[in-house]
Amino acid sequence: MAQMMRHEELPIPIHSSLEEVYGDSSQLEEAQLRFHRLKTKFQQVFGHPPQLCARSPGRVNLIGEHIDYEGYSVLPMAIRQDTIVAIRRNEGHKVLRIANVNDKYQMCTYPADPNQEIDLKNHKWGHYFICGYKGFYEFARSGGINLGAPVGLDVLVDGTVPTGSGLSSSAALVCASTIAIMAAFEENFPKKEIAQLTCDCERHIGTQSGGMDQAISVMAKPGFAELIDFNPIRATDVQLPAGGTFVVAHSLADSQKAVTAATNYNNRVVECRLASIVLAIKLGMKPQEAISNVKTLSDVEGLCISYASTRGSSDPNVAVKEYLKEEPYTAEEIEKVTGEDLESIFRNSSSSLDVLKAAKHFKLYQRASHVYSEAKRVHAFKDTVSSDLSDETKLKDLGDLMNGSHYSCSVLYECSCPELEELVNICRENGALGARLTGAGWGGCAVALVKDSIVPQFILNLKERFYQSRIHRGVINNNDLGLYVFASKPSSGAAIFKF
Ligand code: NG1
Repeated sequence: MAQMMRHEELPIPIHSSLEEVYGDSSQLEEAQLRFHRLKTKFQQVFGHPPQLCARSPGRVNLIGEHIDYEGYSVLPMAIRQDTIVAIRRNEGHKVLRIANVNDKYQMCTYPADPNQEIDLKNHKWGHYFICGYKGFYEFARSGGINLGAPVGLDVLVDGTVPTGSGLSSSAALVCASTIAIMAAFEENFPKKEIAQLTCDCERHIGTQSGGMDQAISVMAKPGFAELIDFNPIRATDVQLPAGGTFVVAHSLADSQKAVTAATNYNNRVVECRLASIVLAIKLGMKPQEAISNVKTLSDVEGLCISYASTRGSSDPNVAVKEYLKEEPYTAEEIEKVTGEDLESIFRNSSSSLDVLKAAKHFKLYQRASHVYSEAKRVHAFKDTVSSDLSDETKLKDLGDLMNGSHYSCSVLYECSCPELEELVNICRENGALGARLTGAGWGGCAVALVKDSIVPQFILNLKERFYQSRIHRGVINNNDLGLYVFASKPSSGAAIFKF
């Protein structure tokens, strides 16, 4: 019998009806309205109908924060909010015209040049489309696919993933854009290649992101969370226990990841790299070899575990405790170990050089401790789900792991903020089995695991305890509350529509 292809080996599904993706519930009605509006506006703006549409969802990460770029597995699920990109090749106009159904986002135009540089100092929403455009051309070129001379593209975007919320609105836009461009050129690649390509694409925006958001957006399956492994990218279905629901709640603090990269997101990537180089050297590797070969904490995990085994343990954090100091390191202290200037170590990465310019010190112990312990919690989460425990006990244990993850993100990785702390505490005080920040943090959303039976009351309590005062202060509108706090079931991944 022919072996079943794993779903990451399959190309992006092409549908001719919305039901196949949006089911037959109220979600379908909303989708029908959105697609109708999209087609009408496309015609109005560009004077012709779209050739096709692509959609890609946002996601909520259940556990495994800030470890994807260190090579460790994560466990997200897709949410129903998504980004739809309608597209048409336009041979007459050699420009990329990118419009949005939301008037807040003005039309952006770019030359139809796949080699153009993205102006990172001047952040525009259309840049995310250009990431996809550049990445698609790079990928096609590397695969020997000849796309001919660049042509113009007319593009209209409709997104419902809240921005700056840690729900991956950026990845939903990059993935939907890349897939729409790919389909407009009548190509289709295996999902795992698109997941990798879209992750590479998003790095053009200047964050040194891991591949979690793109991988889940491209590979999600309805009804399942996914354990995502990297190198190579792989997705394994995770059927969550019955009786629990994940509630997503926005802290209303905006998480501007691209703008704060030098002090927040990319800073942590650099600190992890420095921690892994210092650990490698302390554990016996020659400095030059460590600088050239050790990129992530997972690269040095083997050495840490070997060391731990001499102390009767298999925990890499035993080596972290022994060889990294808790006080922050100055650049000079690290350079004493590496024998090379930090500027020289990072000379090929301008975004890392920006980090060095902005950083006063580097917290290597805390960042490494978080990464190794969080990587373990992801596997404990997966093992709990597939164990023989009762659903009730599973849910309790998953909640405990989520709480442990939040503590580590907050205290060791310092990617929380006062609003998220307040929200997570309110979730716990109101019956959540576990609650944590989700996504990059520094604002954005929390996710809480809640027993099905109390979900409506839980949401009401959040409204009263967290949102009401903000509604009074005019931070949000009462009618929009459903955008900021909602229960979510695992939704489907990226798709192409040709009607
Ligand atoms: P969000 O929440 O979308 O900003 C970011 C990264 C992920 C991952 C998480 C932290 C991007 C596109 N995504 O997610 O790869 O590192 O932070 O776990 O940068």
